[in-house]
Amino acid sequence: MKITDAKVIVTCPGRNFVTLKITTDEGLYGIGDATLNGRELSVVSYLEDHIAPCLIGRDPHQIEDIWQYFYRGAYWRTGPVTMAAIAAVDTALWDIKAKVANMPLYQLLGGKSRNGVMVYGHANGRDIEETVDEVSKYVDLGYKAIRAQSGIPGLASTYGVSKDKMFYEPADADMPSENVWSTTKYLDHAPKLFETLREKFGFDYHLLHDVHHRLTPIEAARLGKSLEPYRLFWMEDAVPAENQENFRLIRQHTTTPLAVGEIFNTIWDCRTLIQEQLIDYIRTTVVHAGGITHLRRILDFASIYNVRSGCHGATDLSPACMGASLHLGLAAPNFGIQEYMRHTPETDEVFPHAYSFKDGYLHPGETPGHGVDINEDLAAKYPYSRAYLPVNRLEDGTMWNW
Ligand code: EZ4
Ligand code: CO
Repeated sequence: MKITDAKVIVTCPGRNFVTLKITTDEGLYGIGDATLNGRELSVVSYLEDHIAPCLIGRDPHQIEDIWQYFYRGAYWRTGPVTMAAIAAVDTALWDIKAKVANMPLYQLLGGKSRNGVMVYGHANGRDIEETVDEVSKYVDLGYKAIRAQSGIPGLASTYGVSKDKMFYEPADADMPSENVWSTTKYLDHAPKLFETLREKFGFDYHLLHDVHHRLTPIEAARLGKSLEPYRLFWMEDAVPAENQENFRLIRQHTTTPLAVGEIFNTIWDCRTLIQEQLIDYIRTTVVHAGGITHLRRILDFASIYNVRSGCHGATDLSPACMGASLHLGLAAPNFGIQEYMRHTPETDEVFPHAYSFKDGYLHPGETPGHGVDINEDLAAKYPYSRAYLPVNRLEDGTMWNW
């Protein structure tokens, strides 16, 4: 079997997605997500200009060798652009291999370890009251786990609070929007949200919260401590993680479980965090951490240190990434939870998929491959439209982490 074509498809059914479609001389094809939110076209160029020419003529079954060829062989290793491009290749090749085997991908990954993949949805509101109403909606939909974010008094807008309730789309403008941030106001407000949610909903549901990289280690330690009575499933991205050692300080001070890693690209980005058991959940994904081959390596490494998976699953990760992630989640012994921010109906139509939601769980389905396809005719009707994530400044104008 030989690879005959590697085509990059860019589409914007409400938001931009980059997809790689690899075709073989036997007519079988596979697809992989290559979307890097706000920097999409750099991955398009990487794939078209630098990867596709080296793929044609190769045996698609040699997934590991092809992975190593593009990782080691690039000389310039790691980084989000490179790893998203490698991920797309890897995901498409696993899709092809599972189609050849005539099996759903999870069978090739060792078979199922559970009946379904527990997911969490995103409840958010302008204030605590509205967030409570949104949490009720997720409870009614059958979710077992819900992430809660609320607007902060005195701040015009903040991460995680959406106008459009079921779909949170932060890449919202042709030029980056500017947000204003105050750690003082946030730290005062966040515990009140979870106090109210526990009063209202009790402890039957898992509650999660995303800090989105805005605190310093000692502030994160303080927040973790103040949230302890509300027993969160996790506190996410409490601090930026370039310094993995920062988590030692947070860990010393709080029993609130910690999750990080949605922007990580490799196993090296999380080595200290995992080896020293400084976190509870690793959030690396198929698309941003080198595909199924590399994410599985990270999860296996994490499993020996009692760290479980909590893969990123925001709207900017395409259904092709979600499908692949669900197969890995069904099979991995140390699966923890999967983020599930729903896609719009337009996106779901462009990417027909076998996965389905029931009673708080997603199941990848039994279609051979990863079960996600792309309707190229429909995709062509939605041309790329530049969209940036916001930037963030402190109240005095200082650039901060968004
Ligand atoms: O801001 O995916 O946990 N989810 C998140 C997301 C990220 C976006 C960035 O592209 O943090 O909302
Ligand atoms: Co996050």
